Amino acid sequence: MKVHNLGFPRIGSKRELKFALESFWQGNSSQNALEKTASNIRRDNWQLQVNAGIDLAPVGDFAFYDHVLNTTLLLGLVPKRFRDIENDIDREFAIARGKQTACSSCAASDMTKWFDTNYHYLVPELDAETEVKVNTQRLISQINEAKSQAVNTKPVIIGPLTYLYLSDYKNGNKLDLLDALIPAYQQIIADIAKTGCEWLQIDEPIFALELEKQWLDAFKTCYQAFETDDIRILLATYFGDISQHIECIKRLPVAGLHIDTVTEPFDWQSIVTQLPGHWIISLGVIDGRNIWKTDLVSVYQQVNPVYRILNERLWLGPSCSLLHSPIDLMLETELDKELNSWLAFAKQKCQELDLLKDAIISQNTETITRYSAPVLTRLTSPRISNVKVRQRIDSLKPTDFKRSQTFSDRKIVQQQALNLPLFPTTTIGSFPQTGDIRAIRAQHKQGRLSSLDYQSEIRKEIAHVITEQENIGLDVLVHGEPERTDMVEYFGEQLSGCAITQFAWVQSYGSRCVKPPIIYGDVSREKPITVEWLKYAQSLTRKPVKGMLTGPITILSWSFVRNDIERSVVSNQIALAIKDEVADLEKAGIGVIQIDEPAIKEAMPLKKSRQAKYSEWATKAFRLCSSSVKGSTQIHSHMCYSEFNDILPVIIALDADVLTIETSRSNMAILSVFDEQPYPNDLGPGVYDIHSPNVPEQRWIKQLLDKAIETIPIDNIWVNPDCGLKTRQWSETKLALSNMVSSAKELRARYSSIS
Ligand code: THG
Ligand code: ZN
Repeated sequence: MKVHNLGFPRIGSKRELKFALESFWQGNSSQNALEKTASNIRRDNWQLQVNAGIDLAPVGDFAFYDHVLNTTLLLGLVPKRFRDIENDIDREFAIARGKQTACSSCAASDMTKWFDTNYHYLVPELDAETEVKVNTQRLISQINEAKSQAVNTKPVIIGPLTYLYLSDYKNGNKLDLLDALIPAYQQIIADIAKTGCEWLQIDEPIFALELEKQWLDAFKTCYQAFETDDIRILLATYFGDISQHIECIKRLPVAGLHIDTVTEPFDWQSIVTQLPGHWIISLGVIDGRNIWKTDLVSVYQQVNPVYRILNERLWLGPSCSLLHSPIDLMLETELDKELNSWLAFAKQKCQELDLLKDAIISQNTETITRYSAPVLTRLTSPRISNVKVRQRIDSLKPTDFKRSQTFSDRKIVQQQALNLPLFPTTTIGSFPQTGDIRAIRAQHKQGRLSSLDYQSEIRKEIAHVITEQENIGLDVLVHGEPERTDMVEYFGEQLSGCAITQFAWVQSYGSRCVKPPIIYGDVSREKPITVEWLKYAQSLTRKPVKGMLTGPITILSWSFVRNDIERSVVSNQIALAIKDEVADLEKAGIGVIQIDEPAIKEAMPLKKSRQAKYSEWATKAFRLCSSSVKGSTQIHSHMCYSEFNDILPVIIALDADVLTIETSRSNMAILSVFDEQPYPNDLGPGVYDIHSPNVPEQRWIKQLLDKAIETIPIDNIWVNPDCGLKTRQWSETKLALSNMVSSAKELRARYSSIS
C-alpha cells in the first residue's frame, strides 16, 4: 500500500511566495530571486512530505500564480493580446494581472472560483483559431528537480476535459477543441513518460458534477487516445460523489482511480467492487479542505475491509489537493492546547496518512487510537456547545424570518425617516486602507499601542472619512471600516465559538491569501461589536450613517467550519449573532444597516440536485438576521459577481430594501437578468469599477445610469460604486465619488424639472 499526495500549498509556510512575487512585481527584486524562492518552497514541500511518510509526492502542483494558468502555458494557449510579450514570465504575469504600456492596455484574463473552494483560477480564453503549442519545459525541469533531490514523485496535470469545461469559448461547442487538445496531451504524456516516472496523475474533478452525455463520450475518446505502456495514468476525481458516472469511468483505459470519500457521503465501497481488477484504487480519506484532525480509527474501520480485498492495489491520500488547507499547525503558538489538539493542517494531514498506513499494515490501532482521541473529546467538549444558543435555535418561529411590513409599506416609512433625494448616493462600506491605518491596527494587536490610543486613532480616521463624504456630497454615509482587516476575520475575532490563527493562510488567488477563522463551537455574540464605532460616526453628521455587517452565509463560507453539525445550523447561529448586532445598531439610532453577502452565490452546491435545499437555508439565515427591525429601518445588502441568473430567486427572496451589485465592468449588461423578473426592491447598480485606479468620468457614469434607467424604475435606483474602496488611494477615490455624485445630481435635476 502506498500513501500519496495530490498537491501541496505553494504559498510557503510564512507566505514566502507572496512576498517574493510582490517584490518582483514592484521591481524590487530579480526574476532569479523569485525563481530561487520558488525552488526553495518546492524543496521544502517535498522534504516535508517525504519526512511525513508520503511515498509519492506531487510535482507540477507548484505555480507562480495559478495551476490552471500553468496548464494554459503548458498547452501554449496564450490569448492573442499577450502573444507579443517576449519574456515567458512577463507573459505569464500579464495574463494574470493585465499589462499597461504607454500605447496599449491589455486586460488580465478573468478569474473565477475553482469549483466550490475559495481558490480562484484564471479562466482560459479559447477561440476557434486557438492553436495548441505544447511547452513541457517547465514541468519537465521540475520533475528533474524533484528527482535530483531523490524525491519519489508523481507528476500532476489538469486533464483535458476539466480544462475545457472551465474555459471560456464563445465560438461554439467547447468539445470541438478536443481534436486539437488530444494530440497536445499525447505529447505532454510522452514527454513526462520519458523522465521515467512510473505514475502520472491527471485531475478530472468535473466528474463530481452532473455531466451531459457528450462530455462522457469525450472522456472515452480522450483517454483511449492516451493509452500507453510508457507511464501509468491515475485518474484523479475529487470534490464529490462520482457514482453517477461510474459506467463511463470504469471503461476508461487508465491504471488507477482516485476517489474522494469525504466531500459527499456515498457508497464508494460498492463502486470499488465494480472497478477493473488491475486498477490501483486511491481512496481520498483525509479531508483536504478543512483543518480538523481526522478520526483515523473510524477511517481505519472503513478502509481495512477494502485493504483485505485490494492489498497492494490500495492507495491512500487526501480527498483533494492540500492547496486549500493551511500549511503547518506547529507554527500556531497562540491557540490553546485543547483547540490545538483538534486540528491538523497540510503537514499534519500527510502525517495522518502515514499513521493510517502503519495501522493498516500492522493491523494495530493503538497509535491511531491515541492520536485521534481528541477528535472524540471535541465532539463532547463543553466548549463547543452553548445551551442558550441551542435553545434559541430550537424556539425559532416562522415570523422570525419575515419582516412585518411589505416592501412598499416599508418604502413609505423609510422615506419619511430618511428623507433621501431621488437617485440617492452611497458607497459599499470600506474607504482606502492607508499604510498608517494598517500600522495602527498592527501596533494595537502587538500590544504596542494602548486600547485608548488605538480608539482615538480609529476615531480620527472615522471623522476623516465622514468629513470627506460630506464634502463630496454623498447621501448615505459609512464609517469606512478602518478597524477591520478582513470583513470575515474581523467578525471571527469578535464572535465566541470562533478562533483566529496566526499563520493559517490559504491562497485565494495569485499572491493574495486569506486567513479564515475557525468556527469550532456554537456561535454567539457576547457583546456589541460595531456599535460604538457607528454611534461615534453618526454623532458627527446629520446625514444617515449606514451600519456595516457581514452576513451569515459569507462568514460561514469564508471560515473553516465545524463538521459535527449541519452548515445550515451554523449559519442560523451566526445569523442570531448578527441579528443581535442589528438590533443594537437600531437601538443606537442607526437607521440604515447593510448586511453583505458576497459569498451567497459561490456557496451554492456544485450539483444542481442539491441547490434548492441550500437556497432555502441560505435565504432563511439572511432573513433571520435582517427581519426583526422596524419597518423604517432600511436594510441594505451587497454582492459582487458578474452572473446573477442562477441565484436571482434567492437574491429576491432575501427581501433587502436596497441591494447594491457589481455592474459597471459588464457595462450594465447584467441588468438584463431583471428584464424577465424585475428586482422588486431598490437596486444600486455599481457605476464604476473599483478594481482599477482609473477615475471614471462623469460622462461615463451618466451613460451607465441612463442604461440602468431603462431597466430599473427611477424611484428604485441607487447610485454607488461596484464594491468597497479599501484597495484604492484617497486621491482617486475623492475624484471618482465626486463624479458619481455630480452624475446623480444631474439626473435629479432632469427628473425634478419633469415632475
Ligand atoms: N475576505 C475573505 N475571503 C474572501 C474575500 C475577502 N474570499 C473571496 C474574495 N474576497 C477573495 N479576494 C481577496 C482579495 C484580497 C485579498 C484576499 C482575497 C487580500 N489579502 C491580503 C493579502 O494577501 O495580502 C491579506 C489580508 C489581510 O491582511 O488580512 O488582499 O474579502 N475572507
Ligand atoms: Zn463587493
